[in-house]
Amino acid sequence: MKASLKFLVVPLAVGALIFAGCGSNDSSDDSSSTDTTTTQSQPADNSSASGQVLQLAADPSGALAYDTTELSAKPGKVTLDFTNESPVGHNVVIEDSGGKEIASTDVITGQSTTAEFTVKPGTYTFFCSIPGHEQAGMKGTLTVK
Ligand SMILES: [Cu+2]
Repeated sequence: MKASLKFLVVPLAVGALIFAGCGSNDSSDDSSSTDTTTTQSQPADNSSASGQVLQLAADPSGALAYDTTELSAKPGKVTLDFTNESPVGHNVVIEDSGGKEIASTDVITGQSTTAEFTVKPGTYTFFCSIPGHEQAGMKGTLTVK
């Protein structure tokens, strides 16, 4: 009889653990609703993370040229990452189709810089505003669609 009592006690103890588990499940339900809130904030993070980075570099040898004359982006926030490893100072100016400047970087040499701006569908131009550079070919088109 004593042995069978022990067998009875064990299921009771397990039952108590299950109840305790249910209790902690209730509190974890609270935290999972917090998780839901966190999940809801993640799309916002993702939308900012989906902010695009456009890479543009000046010719590293010092030629008056960028490494591309064609950039493309989706509508929204854009971060332009401009690198100029050459000893010749350059910058990047972005203008919309109406010729209005929407962004510009510092004039840099031997380093990188960024400019942030927001674009709508359309065609933009980018160029270096150092006198003579755009005319020499430091210009291109940014297509947004
Ligand atoms: Cu330049």
